[in-house]
Amino acid sequence: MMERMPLSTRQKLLSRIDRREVSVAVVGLGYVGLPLATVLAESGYRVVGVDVNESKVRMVNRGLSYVEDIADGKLQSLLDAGRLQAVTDFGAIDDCDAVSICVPTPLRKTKSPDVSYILSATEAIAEHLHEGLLIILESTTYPGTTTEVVLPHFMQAACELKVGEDYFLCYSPERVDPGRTDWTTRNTPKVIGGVTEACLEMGRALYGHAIEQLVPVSSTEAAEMAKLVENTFRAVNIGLANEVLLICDKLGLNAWEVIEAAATKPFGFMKFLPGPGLGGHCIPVDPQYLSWKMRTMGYTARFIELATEVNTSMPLYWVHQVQDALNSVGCAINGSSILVIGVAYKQNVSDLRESPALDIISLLHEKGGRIQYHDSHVPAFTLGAMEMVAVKDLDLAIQKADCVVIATDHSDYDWDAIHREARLVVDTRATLGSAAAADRVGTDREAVAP
Ligand code: SAJ
Repeated sequence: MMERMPLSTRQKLLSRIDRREVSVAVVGLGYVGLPLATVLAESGYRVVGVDVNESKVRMVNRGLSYVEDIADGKLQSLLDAGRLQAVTDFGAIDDCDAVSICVPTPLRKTKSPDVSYILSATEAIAEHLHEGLLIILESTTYPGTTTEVVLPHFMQAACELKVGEDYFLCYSPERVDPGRTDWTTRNTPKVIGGVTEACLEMGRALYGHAIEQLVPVSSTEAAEMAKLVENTFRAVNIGLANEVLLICDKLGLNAWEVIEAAATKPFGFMKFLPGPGLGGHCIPVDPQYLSWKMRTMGYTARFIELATEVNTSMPLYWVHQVQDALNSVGCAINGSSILVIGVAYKQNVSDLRESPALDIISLLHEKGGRIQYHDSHVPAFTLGAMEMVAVKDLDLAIQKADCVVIATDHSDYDWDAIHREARLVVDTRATLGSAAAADRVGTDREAVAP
């Protein structure tokens, strides 16, 4: 009688995943982690969210969502079904078969990567590393993080365990676009790479029951790089759109009109538009992770560096537009009342991270401008020593302002009325559309004409 070989760790975990008998920890319950926890729980796994923020943990356990993509009811139904809970204690990982790491990867003041959140999550998980555990890093980071930063901590913590045999390590970049309803965590194709073939097989098995389309690649470095290429592509092309604006300004052309015309080409073109600069927590940040990694290898990622130079120069360009507009009516920024409309980093969001509108406000303030703002998504914010509160009466503020600067084109404003009422408009978003704005290259010519 053939003696049955004991099942390997890999085989045992695979069959438990297929039977949905596994428990999954999601470390970091932010705009990436909470939707992922929800999707994993909905696909039949038992999910435990782990977050250092007690108030987030409390809210999740009360079925209260603080992430716009997740409705309270969805959380409550998963809580009621016993498929979801949240804790602050990493000890929960002792009873888990998988862990997804969804923590922030910001930039330091020196524009170098801040992987401290990945490090602290890795160290906490390493204390609970056990046979049969699958770990998947989701945070956007530079190529090599998984194998050069994360893996060594696991090897040190449990030298008796072998990656790819006793535990498994993958990288799968998040592609969450907050507020988006057409592309969600479940239906957005998801790239995934493993430290070994067996790691990749395990990651594909776990996510395969929750994510509609997986895109396996040959290594964790390839997966890390794919994510950076996605967002570097955007930053570089936004930089090109901004340079088109600078060129059109020299030529007396309207960049929006020119780009919209180019965009009628049905192939071989992808439209990006000029603006006040590059905001958000992804596009200004992710390419810096790649250029930093390249600098450590003695290579200059020239397109990234150039795009960064152009994009970060835009706030000052628009301040010069304000200066020219005021000068044309015999005024200076110094002493003029300037109303900035829209401070969020892009339309219809309330997020201020890296918003170029804040740079414009700081620069105008430094030049003596008396700054007010209005943003239907942002009631108040702090900028350095300035405590800013949105004006209450927008119409009155528009009439009283010497110049209105449109920095974010939220959909809930009547831009025609604003252009009609304002004495001067510097419009960083061509809110009247490219055609209407054709005779207003960024500034309202009628109001400026003598
Ligand atoms: N921007 C321009 N011109 C453009 C497009 C954007 O000036 O043509 C500015 C925006 O105003 C904003 C910044 O660039 O300040 C970034 O805008 P974004 O549209 O790239 O929006 P984000 O930062 O929310 O990017 C996210 C990313 N999603 C993920 O990383 C998962 C990005 O990959 C998405 O393509 C983007 O959302 C999206 O398409 O909404």
